[in-house]
Amino acid sequence: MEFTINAVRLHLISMPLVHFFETSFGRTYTRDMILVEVESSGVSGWGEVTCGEHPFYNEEWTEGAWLLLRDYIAPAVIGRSFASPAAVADRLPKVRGHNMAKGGLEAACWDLAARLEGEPLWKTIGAGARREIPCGVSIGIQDSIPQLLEKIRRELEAGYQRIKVKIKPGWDVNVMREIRREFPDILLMGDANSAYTLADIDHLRQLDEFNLMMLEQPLAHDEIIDHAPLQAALKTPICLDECIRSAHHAEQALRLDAGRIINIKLGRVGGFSEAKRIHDLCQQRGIPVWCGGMLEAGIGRAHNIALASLPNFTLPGDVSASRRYWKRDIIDPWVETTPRGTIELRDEPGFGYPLDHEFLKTVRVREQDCAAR
Ligand code: OSB
Ligand code: MG
Repeated sequence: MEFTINAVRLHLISMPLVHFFETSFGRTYTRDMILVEVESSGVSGWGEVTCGEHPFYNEEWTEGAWLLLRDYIAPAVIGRSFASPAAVADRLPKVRGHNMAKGGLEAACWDLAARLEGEPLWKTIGAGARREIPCGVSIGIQDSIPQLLEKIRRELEAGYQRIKVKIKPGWDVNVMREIRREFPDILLMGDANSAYTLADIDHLRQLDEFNLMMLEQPLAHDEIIDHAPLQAALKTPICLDECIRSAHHAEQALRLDAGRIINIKLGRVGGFSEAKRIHDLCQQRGIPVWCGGMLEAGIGRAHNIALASLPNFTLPGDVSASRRYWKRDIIDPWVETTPRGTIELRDEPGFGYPLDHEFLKTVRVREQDCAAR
């Protein structure tokens, strides 16, 4: 489906989380997010930039992404024609990194193409291998272990299929021990968000006792190589998140046996084209993948659902119901889960959930029509 981008509009929205979210790198109370709107002959496609408010998960942050999109990415695509959305990522200007900023626009182009074609986004990206995607939850660091156990109980009651808890030095082995005492059989994993080094091998080996599905990104955000000796020392599979930004990185990691599972995040890898390349590579190598989350609002959440319907997304991901994050989401209906802990695909054109434009107006703090070059 060939299309010409007539306009790119950026929307900055700000929404408080229902509950703060704490990882090894800090606490988030409010999400400031960029929505990218790309327009072609009166039809709009939408994407969401998934970076944080501060450059702590990776080097990207909301205000930086805004400038990058406004000054580099948008001017390079306005007025240009693309044979298909698959061509967009390759034809962006040679900006190093900033995958989440680029990925917001790339994803918007896929949504646009789906709408121009009148088909659901999952179909346009070649997915739809399952009608329901399996869901897990990611639970942040809490003020106390009883609070954490209570949260886990509530999520299990809602039907979620696996529990991921954030860990850091001092909130790891002790926490997993208490969780296993209460919930001996649940699918359980930990995410360190780069909080450890190879000097912690003996400490991390204690986690082997808890039959974890995986340990996510224990070492530095930009580290692949050191995960190989760590993996060799652990029974628990390592899952890589931060350090995999391309299919090339995924190939290097698998070649080194630096991990046995990969978390694919649409933004972190720069959009659907690269996400699919990583998915396909992992599928060929017999490596399961799952869809990560970045505390997305409705657009990013819906894009993740489409992505997670590719065939090798066999493990429950971090895509869950809107109400876990927001008092009100920017889409209507919101993303909801079934009692089976799944999210059902929808058949409307594009990402499948109508935007709540009335509500959007109330959370939008800035808007910008980008200039052509
Ligand atoms: O590492 O997966 C991560 C949230 C913000 C930054 C990084 C991560 C996360 C999550 C939350 O784990 C996933 C979600 O519920 O959206
Ligand atoms: Mg992670």
